[in-house]
Amino acid sequence: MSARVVQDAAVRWISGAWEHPGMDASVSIPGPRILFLGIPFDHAVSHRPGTRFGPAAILNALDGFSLYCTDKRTDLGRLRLCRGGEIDVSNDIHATYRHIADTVAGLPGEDTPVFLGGDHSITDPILRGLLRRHSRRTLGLIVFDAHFDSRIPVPGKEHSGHWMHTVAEVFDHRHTVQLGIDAPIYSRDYMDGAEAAGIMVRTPWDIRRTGLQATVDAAIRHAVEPTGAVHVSIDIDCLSAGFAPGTSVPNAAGLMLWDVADALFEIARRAPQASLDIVEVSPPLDGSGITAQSAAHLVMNFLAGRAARLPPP
Ligand SMILES: [Mn+2]
Repeated sequence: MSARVVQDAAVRWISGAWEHPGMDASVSIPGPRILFLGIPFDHAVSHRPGTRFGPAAILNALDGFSLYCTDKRTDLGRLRLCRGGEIDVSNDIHATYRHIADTVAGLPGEDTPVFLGGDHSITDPILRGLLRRHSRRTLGLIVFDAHFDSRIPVPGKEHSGHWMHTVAEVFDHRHTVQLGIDAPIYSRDYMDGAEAAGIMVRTPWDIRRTGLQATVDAAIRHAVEPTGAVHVSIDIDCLSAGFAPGTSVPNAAGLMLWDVADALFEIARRAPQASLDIVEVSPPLDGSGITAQSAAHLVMNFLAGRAARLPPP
C-alpha cells in the first residue's frame, strides 16, 4: 500500500526524512522534534484485538507519503521527524501503564510527541506522564471519539472504555473537549455527566449544525487558550466506517475524514504546545489498509499544522 509508484527527484519522501531511525527515545538531541513513539498494546481492547499492529501500519503508510501536504499547501521538510521506537508492553496491564507514564514523563520538554497505539486505554498513562512532563495539574485535552470512554471499571475486567473516568483521579477535565460522540450505547446520564464535569461535548450532528470552523474555534477557546498546552487523542472510530473499517468497533455514522483532518491542522497550527495520540487502528480487521491510510492522513495534517507554526525560512 505504501510502495512508491513514482520516481521523481523533485519530491522528498517521509521515508527518507527520519532522523536517527530506531533511536532510543531517552536520547536527547537539541531542538524541537516531532517524536514518534509506538505503543503496540491491545490487551485492554474492548471488543476485537489487533491494534498492536497499528503503529507499524501507520508508519508504513506515512513512509509512502511525500514531505508536502498537498491538501494544506504546506511543506513538512523543515520539521525534524524522529522515530523513537516502541514503548515496551507486556501482559501485565498495570505494569505496562506505569511504564508508559514513566516514559512519557521523561520525554524532552521541547519535543512534540506523536503516540501511535494501541488501544485507547493507553491515553490514561499518556496523560499521567504528560502532567509530570509539563509539571502541571491539568492540560487541554481534545478527544475525537465516537465513545465517552467514561464507564466505571470493574476490577479484573479492565478495558479501553473507561480511561476518561480513571484518568480523572489525577486529570482535571475542565479543559477537555470530546468531538464526534455518537455511539448508540449510552444513556442521557453519560452526556449529562460529561457536561457537568466541564467537558465540552459536540456530537457529529452538533458539528454539522454549527459548522466545523465554529466548533474548532470553540474547542480552542475551551482547551487551548486557558492552558497553552493541549493533548489531542484520536480514536479512529470517530471516523465513519468507510474511512476506518479496521477498528474494534466500526462506526456506521461518525465524522468525515476531512473534517477531522482540517480540525487537527487548525489545532496544531494554533496551539503553542501540542501532543497527539492516534489509537484503535487494527490492521488485521482491514484487508484494504484504508484505516492506516486514514490515520496517516490525520497525522500528516497534524504535522502540517506544526510546520505552519514555523517562522518563514
Ligand atoms: Mn471509541
